[in-house]
Amino acid sequence: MMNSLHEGAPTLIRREDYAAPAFLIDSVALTFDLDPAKTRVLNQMRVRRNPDVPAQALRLDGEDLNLARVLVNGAGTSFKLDGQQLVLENLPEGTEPFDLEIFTTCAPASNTQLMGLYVSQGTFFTQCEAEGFRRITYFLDRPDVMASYTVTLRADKATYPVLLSNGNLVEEGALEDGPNGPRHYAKWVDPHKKPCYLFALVAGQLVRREQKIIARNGQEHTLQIYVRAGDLDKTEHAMNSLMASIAWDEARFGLPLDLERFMIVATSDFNMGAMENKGLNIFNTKFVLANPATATDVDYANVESVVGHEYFHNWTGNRVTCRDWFQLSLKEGLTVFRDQEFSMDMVASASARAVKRIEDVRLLRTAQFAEDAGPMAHPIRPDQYQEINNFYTLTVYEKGAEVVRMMQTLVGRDGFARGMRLYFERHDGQAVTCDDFAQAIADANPDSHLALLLPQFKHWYSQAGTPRLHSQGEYDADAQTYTLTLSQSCPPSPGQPVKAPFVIPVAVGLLDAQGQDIPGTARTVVLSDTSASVVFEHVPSAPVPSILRGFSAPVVLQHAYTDAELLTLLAHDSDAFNRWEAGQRLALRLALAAIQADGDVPTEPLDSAYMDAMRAVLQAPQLDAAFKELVLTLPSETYIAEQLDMVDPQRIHAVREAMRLQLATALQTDWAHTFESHHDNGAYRPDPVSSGRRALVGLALHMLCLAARHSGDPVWPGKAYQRVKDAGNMTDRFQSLSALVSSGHELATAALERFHARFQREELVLDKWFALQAGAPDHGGHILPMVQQLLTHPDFHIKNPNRARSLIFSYCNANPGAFHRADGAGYTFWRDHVLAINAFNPQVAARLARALDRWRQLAEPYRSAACAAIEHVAAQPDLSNDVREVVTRALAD
Ligand code: B3K
Ligand code: ZN
Repeated sequence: MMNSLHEGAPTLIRREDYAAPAFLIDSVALTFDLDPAKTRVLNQMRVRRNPDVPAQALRLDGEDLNLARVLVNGAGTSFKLDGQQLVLENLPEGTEPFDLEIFTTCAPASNTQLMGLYVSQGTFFTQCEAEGFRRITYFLDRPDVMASYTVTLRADKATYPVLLSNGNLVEEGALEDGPNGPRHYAKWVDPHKKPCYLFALVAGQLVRREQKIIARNGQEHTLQIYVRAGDLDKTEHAMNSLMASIAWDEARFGLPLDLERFMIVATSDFNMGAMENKGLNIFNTKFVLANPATATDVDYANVESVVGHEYFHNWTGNRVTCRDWFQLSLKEGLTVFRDQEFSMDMVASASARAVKRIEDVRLLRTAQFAEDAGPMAHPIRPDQYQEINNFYTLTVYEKGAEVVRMMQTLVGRDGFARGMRLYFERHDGQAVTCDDFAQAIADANPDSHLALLLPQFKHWYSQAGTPRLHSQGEYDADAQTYTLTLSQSCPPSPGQPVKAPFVIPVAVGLLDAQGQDIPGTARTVVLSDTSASVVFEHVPSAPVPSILRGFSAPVVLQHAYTDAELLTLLAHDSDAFNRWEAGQRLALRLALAAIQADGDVPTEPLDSAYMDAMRAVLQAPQLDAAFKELVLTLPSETYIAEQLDMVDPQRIHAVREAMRLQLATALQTDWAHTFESHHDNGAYRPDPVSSGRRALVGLALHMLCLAARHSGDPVWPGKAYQRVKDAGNMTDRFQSLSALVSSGHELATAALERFHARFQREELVLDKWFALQAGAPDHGGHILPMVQQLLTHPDFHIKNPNRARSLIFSYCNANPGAFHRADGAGYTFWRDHVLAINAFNPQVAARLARALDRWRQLAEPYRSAACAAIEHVAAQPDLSNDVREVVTRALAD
C-alpha cells in the first residue's frame, strides 16, 4: 500500500480558504541521530499563539513518522492523531511562548519518494519543498511560518565525515563511540529566519571545491561545492557560474550575498533540478557537474542557468517568500525571469541574447502552450489543487516569467529595478502574495501603463489559457498611413469558460518593401481592450509589419501574412526573434498543408521559395552560427500538433520526416560546406560563439547522415563514426552519435556500443545514451521494442529519477512519432510505468502521467486507446494523490 495514500476522497485545497496560522514557531532546535534504517529526530520548538487568530488547537503536519514523545514545557501532555496530523488541545493559554518538544523516528533508507530525509548512494539528503519537512518531524509545514533554526547532526564519523546544514557551523567535535566505532557531531545555526521548506541537511562522504570571494562591501564569503570523490574535476563551471551569479545580482539589482558561507551539494537521486535551501542548495548532479569530456554545450548552459536560478532564490523566494503555495509563481516566475536575464547578460552580443530568447520562447510555446490548452491548464496563480507538487509547472515557472517580463516591458528596465527595490523595502523577511509583488512594481512606477491598468493586468494571474492576438493591417497610400488593428480573445479553460481582456504589450515596427526599418515606427502598443487600432503616420509605401517583436507577450499571434511578407521578415527584420519566427511560420504553413492534404504524405513538402530562403540563411556570412541552427531547425512535432484541432501523430511525424529529408538532400552541398567551415574550432570553450558553431556543425552532420542513409553514400556516416571515436569534447562526440542514431544508419549500433563502453561509469553520460535511443525517430515501430529491451539493461535503474526520465520519459514525453502507435502499445507501456513508478515515487509518476494530457485532441484509433489507458490508471484503488489528480483531470469533461 502507498505510504502517502490519503483515505477517502482527496481534498481540494482552495486559495480562498487561506487562514493565518493559529500558532507561530519562533525557534526550532533539531537534533538528528542519523541512521539509514532509523533516524531519531528531537525537535525542540519555541511556540506561541498567534494573537490575531481565535484560540484553537495546534495541528501539526506529519507523514510517515513514528512518534515517541511529546512534551510541553518539559512535561507530558495529551495529544491525538487525526489522520496524519498531531493535534494538541491542552496547551497553555495566553500568548506567552512555551516549549514544545517532539521526538520521532523515520526510515531514510526506505524513503523512495525522495521527499523528506532520504539516502542516496550512502549519503543523507533532504528535500522539503513543498511539503517534505513533515516527513522529518511534526511541524506547521506551511511557508508563512518562519523560524530560527539550530541543527545538530550526530553520526558515525567514518561513514558520514561531512555533516552539513543551513547557515554557519558553530561547533563540531567527537562523541562517544557507538557500535560502529567513532561518532561525531556538527552544530549549525542559520542566522536567517526561514520557512521549513528551506531546511536542509546533508551527511556523507563528499569532497569539495572551495572558493573565497570578497563582496563589494569588503565582506569575505566562502563558496563550496560538495560532490562525490571523482567528480571534483567537474565542478569548475558550476563555481564560475555561482561567482558570476553573485556578481550579477549585486550589479543588476543591488542584491548582495547575505551569508558567510554558501554551499551547493550534488546528488544523483533527485526528483527535479535543484533546490534553493538557505545557504545549502541541493542539486541534481545533472545541473552541477560538467567537464568537456562528459558534458555538452547544452549541459554547460543549463548548469549556468540553474546555479543562477537557485542562487537568485536567495532573495526572491528566501528573503521574501510565499504566503501560501498558491503564490508559487511569486518566487518561481520571478526567479526564472531573473535567471533568463542573467543568462542573457552573460553573453556579449545582441544576437546571442536573441538566441537565448528564442530558446526560451520555443520551450514556452511548445510545452507551456500545450499545458494551457489541456486538462491541467491553470492560471500562474492557481485557485485550487489536490497535490501542490503537480503545480510546479511550465505555467507557474515559464509563463510566470513572461508575466514578470511584461511588467518590465511596461515600466522599463530602470522602472523594474526601482520596483524590485520597493518590493524588498516593503517585504524583506515576510511571506507575501503575488498581489504584493505587482503592487510594488506598479507603486514604484505610478505613471506607467502597469500602474494605470493594474487590476486588469492581474488577469494574467487569475486566468488560464493562451490569448490569441489577432492583427490586421491597412495601408492608405493617399494619407501615407498604416492602420494596425489588434484584437484579442482567449479560448475557455477548465472552470473558466469566459475570459476578461488581458493587458498585452505588443512591440511593433514597420519594414519597407526592401526590409529596412521605417524610421519612427517602432513602438510598444499596449492592448487592453478587446480591440484597438493604432495609426502609423508618414509611411511612404505599403509596409511589412513586424509584430510582437522579441515575443513581447505570451500569446498566439494571428496575422494573415503572405509568404512574400514572411520571406522579407526572414531575410531582413532587425528584430532577430521575428526573423526566426518568420522562418518558423513558413515551415509550419507548409507542414500543415501537407498534413491536411488528402492522400499520401508528399515526398517534398517544402516549396522552392522556402528552400531558397534556407539556403540563403545557411550561406549568409553575417549571421551567427547559433542563429542559423535555430532557423534551420523545423518546428517540433509537438508544436505542429498544437496548431491542429485533430491530431494524427503518425501523419505529423511522416510529414516532418519528409521535410527533414528534403532539407538534407536538397541542401547537401551547403551542409557539407557548413560542416567543413565550422567544425573543429580548437580547445573546448562553452562560450556562445563556439557553442553556436558546434550546434550548427551538429545539425549539418545530422543532415548529411540523413541524406547518406538514402543515397547509400558511406562518407558522412563514416566521418560521424570516426568522431564518435575521437572527438575532443562531448558536444561533438554526442552529436555524431546522435547523427548516426537519428538517421537510422547501420553504423549506429557499433557506435552506441563503443560509446557505452567508454562512458559506462559516467552516470550522466549514460542518461544521454538511454535518452538518445528512446527519443530517436521511429522507423516502422522499432523504438518501443528497443525501449522495452533497454529496460532490462544492467545500467537501467527505474528508481533513479534521472535514469527513469532518460528512458521512459524520453519515449513517452519526447518522442510522439514513436509513442503514438496505432496498436496502442505505447499507451500500454505508459500505463504500466505510471503505475509501477506510482508505487514508490508519486511525484515522478505524476510527471509521467502528464504525457497523455492532450489525448482528446488525438484522432482515432489513438484517442480511444489513450482514453482506455488513462481509465485503467484512474481505476486503480491505490493511486497516490499526485497521479490521481492528473488522471482525474485528464478524464474530466
Ligand atoms: N523550488 C524548487 C522546486 C521544488 C519542487 C518541489 N516539488 C526548485 C526551483 O524552482 O528552484
Ligand atoms: Zn525556482
